[in-house]
Amino acid sequence: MVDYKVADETLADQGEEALYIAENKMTVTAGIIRERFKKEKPLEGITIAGCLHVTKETGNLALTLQAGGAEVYLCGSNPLSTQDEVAAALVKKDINVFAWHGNTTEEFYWCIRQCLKGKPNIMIDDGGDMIVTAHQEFPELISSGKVYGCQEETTTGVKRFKAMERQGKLKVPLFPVNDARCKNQFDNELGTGQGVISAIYGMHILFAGKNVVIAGFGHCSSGMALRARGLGANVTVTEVDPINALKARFTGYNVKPIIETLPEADVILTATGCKHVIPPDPEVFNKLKDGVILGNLGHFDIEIPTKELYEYAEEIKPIRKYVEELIFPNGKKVYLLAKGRLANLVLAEGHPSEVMDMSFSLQSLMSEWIVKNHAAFKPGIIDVPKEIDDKVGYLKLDAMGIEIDKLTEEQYNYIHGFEEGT
Ligand code: RBV
Repeated sequence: MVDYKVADETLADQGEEALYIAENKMTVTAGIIRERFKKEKPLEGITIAGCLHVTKETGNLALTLQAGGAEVYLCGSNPLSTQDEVAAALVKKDINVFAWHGNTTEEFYWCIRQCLKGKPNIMIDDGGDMIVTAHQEFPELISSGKVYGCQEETTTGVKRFKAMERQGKLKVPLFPVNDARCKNQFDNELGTGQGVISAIYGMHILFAGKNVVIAGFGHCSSGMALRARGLGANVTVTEVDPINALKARFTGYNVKPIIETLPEADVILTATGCKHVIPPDPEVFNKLKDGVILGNLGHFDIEIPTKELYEYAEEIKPIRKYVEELIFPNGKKVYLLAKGRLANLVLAEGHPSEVMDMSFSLQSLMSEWIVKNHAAFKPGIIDVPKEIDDKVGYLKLDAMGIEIDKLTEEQYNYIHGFEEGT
């Protein structure tokens, strides 16, 4: 029997519509792979727990895993990203969902624990909270050998697991799905890149002619810089990595330390994976331009020093859904999007279905691959096999009706040989 806690079950019909919209755009995850999974049932008898943004796209991933025979548990990976209507629709389809929009930190972890009580063979995390909680609070699950393998969806989670591995604390085989080419070159660049629109959506501003600061120039932020420039903004990039900084400069952006950008910036958007991108210091806050919009598109809400900004502000006025006006002691006004949480998921609906299709095809095929091959795994980080990454690439091309060339035998030998030179 399905086990769940969601906000409002009467929203199920609305959720059904949302799932249908995404299904039509997720031609590989919800089309090709789901059809095959229905016939072959590669996940029969397997329990999978996902800690992911509960969106119409994630809903379709859950349904594909279920079509493959898995018992699926789902909880949110961010307190403000759950789409309550989708959660309600999934419950009707026998997915065990523990998620509602606006849950407290305590409730957030309660939801994770409910999923872990399902004793998953596979955990699919987004940000690391589920797998870290499993290590801390469910040691018997980790040591039981019941966990065949884990998958991590996002850069921040991979960073956490690399640290766990370095400290000898990672006790499960962990596949950094984020690092597969079919994930980070599309979902991160295009999805987060297009997420700059959430900043526009928040305040309905014109980007053309604005000074927009993009913090970071990794996969996500470089996409954001490109989209902001495309809309006519004067883009400045801030970085701590010399190579990324050079890339930004040679792509034609201004590159400066964040402090120097503050007096002129009309919009500051972060996606660095780091904390305190704007230093949490009142003297720094006073340098911000009056009316600046601050938005974060990185996984956690500490890139913009949200807590310190709230403490410093004399007044905090919610001016529309998930936009707050912070009035400083010097009278300056700052507009904070989404309480410093992923603005693209809180103000908008997250990454479009077309790109999530590739990420979630990888998650689906990796679940199948883990079930088939788990006996050979050892705890630690294991790269997603290139064959799975390529498979998703070919399936997506196929679904889009695009053909590409194949290497001839001669070309194959040339590429893999050294003899032929000048
Ligand atoms: N993300 N999911 C969605 N529509 O379900 N949108 C974004 C969605 C994921 C994305 O893969 C990214 O790595 C992660 O959210 C950041 O938490």
